[in-house]
Amino acid sequence: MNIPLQNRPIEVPADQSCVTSEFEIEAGHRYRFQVEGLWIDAKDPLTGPEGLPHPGGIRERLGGAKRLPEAAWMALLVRTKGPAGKSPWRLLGRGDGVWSDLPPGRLQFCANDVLGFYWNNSGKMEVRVVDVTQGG
Ligand SMILES: [Ca+2]
Repeated sequence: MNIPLQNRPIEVPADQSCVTSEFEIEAGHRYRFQVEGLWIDAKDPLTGPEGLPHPGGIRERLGGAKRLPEAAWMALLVRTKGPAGKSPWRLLGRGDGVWSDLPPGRLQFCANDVLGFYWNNSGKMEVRVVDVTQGG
């Protein structure tokens, strides 16, 4: 059994509305994600990649405006950008489980915030992606 190579972590700063990584998802492969980090939106509480369901204040009424309305504020989102275009944003969070259904393409990440309101975010996530197709 091959030991999967550890890739350098992908840095996802909270204040960037879309981070495109060098990592290419290949069709038919299986991946595990390892996510570490803390980030913060304005004066909300610090949060990990799972985000904050109810940060309070005005955001309680603006939830439908964020990138992925059904996911928590500041949750880590993922999609791929490939030959068929960009896939929809999906909740990655802490990256639990094995992922085998992302379309081929480069991984992209962002915090679940409203476009145009990334400027007041700070902190970052570090994402490691391991190809576990060979027996992981
Ligand atoms: Ca913000």
